[in-house]
Amino acid sequence: MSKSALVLAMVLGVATSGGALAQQKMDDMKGMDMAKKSAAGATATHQTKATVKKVDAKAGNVTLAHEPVPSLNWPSMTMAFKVKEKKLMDKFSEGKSVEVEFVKDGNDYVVKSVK
Ligand SMILES: [Cu+2]
Repeated sequence: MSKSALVLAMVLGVATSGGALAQQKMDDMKGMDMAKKSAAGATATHQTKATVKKVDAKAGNVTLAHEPVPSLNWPSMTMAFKVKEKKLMDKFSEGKSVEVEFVKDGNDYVVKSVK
């Protein structure tokens, strides 16, 4: 083997093993993403106190000015929640103070109980 061929072989060897290492790292990261996704997919119930700002029974949602929600890292804010059950919807009226339990469902936050 000539000297230049040897050098070429070494360079190729380094490039190949480096590539394999990078691929291994990518696979590890994919694995972490999957684990994160399934943990977030678990249905957790969140609670907060809120003042009812708006009730839209037809659209099936209510706008609430809610207090901070530590389990979601939320500050206090005013936002819409979905209400799927009519008997829950009937418990909301504008200006009323409520305590709600809700879950994340896709991009929606769905009220599960009202006190
Ligand atoms: Cu909010």
